[in-house]
Amino acid sequence: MTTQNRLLAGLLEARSDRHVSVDGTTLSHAELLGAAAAVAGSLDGRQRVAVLATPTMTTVLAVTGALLAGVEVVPVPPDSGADELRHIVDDAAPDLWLGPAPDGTGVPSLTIDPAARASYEPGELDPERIAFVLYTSGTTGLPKGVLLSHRAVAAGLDGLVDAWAWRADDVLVHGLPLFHVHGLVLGVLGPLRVGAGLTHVGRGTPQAYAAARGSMYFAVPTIWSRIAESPEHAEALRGARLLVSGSAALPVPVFERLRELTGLEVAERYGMSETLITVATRADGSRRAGWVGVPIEGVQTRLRAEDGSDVPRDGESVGRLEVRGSTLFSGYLNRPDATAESFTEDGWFVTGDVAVLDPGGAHRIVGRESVDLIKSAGYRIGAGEIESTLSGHPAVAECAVVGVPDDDLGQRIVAHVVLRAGRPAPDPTELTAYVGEHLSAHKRPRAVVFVDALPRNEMGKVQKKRLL
Ligand code: MLC
Ligand code: AMP
Repeated sequence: MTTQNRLLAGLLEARSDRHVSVDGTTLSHAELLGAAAAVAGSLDGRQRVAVLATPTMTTVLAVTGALLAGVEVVPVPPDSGADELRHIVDDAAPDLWLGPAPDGTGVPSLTIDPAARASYEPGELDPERIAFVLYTSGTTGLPKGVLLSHRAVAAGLDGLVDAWAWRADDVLVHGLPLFHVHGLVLGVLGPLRVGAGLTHVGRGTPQAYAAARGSMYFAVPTIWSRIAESPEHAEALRGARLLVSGSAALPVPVFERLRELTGLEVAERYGMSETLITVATRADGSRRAGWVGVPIEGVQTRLRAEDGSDVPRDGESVGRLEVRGSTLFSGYLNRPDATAESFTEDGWFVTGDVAVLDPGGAHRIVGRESVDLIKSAGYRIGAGEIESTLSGHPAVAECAVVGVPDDDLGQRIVAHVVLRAGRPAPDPTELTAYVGEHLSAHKRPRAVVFVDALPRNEMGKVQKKRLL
């Protein structure tokens, strides 16, 4: 079954009194649609394009143009190191780079002209058609490509439009990266589906958030916590309608400090690349620090004990959080094994998060099941990926990477390294730079600790909890 491609329904209205501004470049919706339609018109016969997702208007035009054309988008972190970039290009096999391309990938590129204009008629499209291949880290191995369909993206956004009463006269402000769900799907496609305004401030600093007057603000807890420490900038947000936090747990003191400074209670929401945002505090609902809200329209959640039995929704009992519904991904690219493993036999997605539910259906995220998935500054980072990279350094015999609690970042990446016999200890910055060259900047350990041996149990397994 096909339907008209109306994922960006609000943008299609081509209003000249709605604006998208990215790092200082502003286009009205009418101009953006014209330029994106020109991009779409150049994509005949293309299946999948890669976009080096810098926080720029070029990225917005590339993504928007490809989606209008029904072409799949692979957003690539612009600071990807060599190994990560090669993996994404080999795994996703894009037809071309849309916009600027990194050197040496062997994939041709197509320039984007922000001044070009074309008209656009929505074509027919299968809602199951993939909109994005989003790369995200697992506990081990290289990042996996999460396949997100037009159906999932539309359902996810509509659920949030309903939860937050998101309207065409809202102006969203944020400074999030454009290669993940938060900054790209919610933060760019959200306003374009609603027909609302967007101000992307470039780097997400308290100063930049304060200077951009909007009605809604999105940020990860690290940004919120920096705003909370900067009263003059926090106070500038007083006129906003909705402050939203997600991607990691918002510390209760940050919620409380922001309430004092802005007069607003931050609305938390929860989700992940594979499920999109599934649970949200409603604009018209009560806010409780540490709680992330209720399932959005079209989503169901449940809590399971290790033996598969139901965990009571009593506000106290902890269980594994499972999700199903219209926002779910269509599997991992080229990884049917990993896809199958992530679902229960009866078709629920296993999030890997541990949560509590109250009788009213509100969720509190308690933590993750695995110590090997780290959340630092809102980025999901697999310990295994950093460990295998570090193990390739000539001085490293073995290593263990953990996420240590950190007031600013949520978790801070720390690498415990055993050196090869007879090797002098390298400067720790050499090892962190090595990770940055191979993976991406946000995967660099913040600290390197040299140890004689890693703590192991009788089976020889590294006991990471003892490193925390
Ligand atoms: C950082 N630096 C280091 C380093 N780590 N230097 C040496 N070694 C290391 N290990 C440097 C940086 O390069 C930078 O330098 C300086 O230290 C400050 O870095 P920072 O502390 O990381 O701050 P900043 O650059 O300001 O970035 C913070 C941030 C950013 C919060 C704005 O991390 C961010 O945008 N995070 C959002 C991630 C996100 O969008 N996640 C959503 C995933 S989707 P210099 O020289 O540049 O100053 C998802 C679903 C959902 O999770 O639920 O939403
Ligand atoms: P990602 O795949 O990068 O989207 O990361 C998803 C993970 O982020 C989830 O599995 C959670 O562990 C975490 N997460 C997202 N939102 C929240 C939140 N509001 N509170 C706590 N953890 C969150």
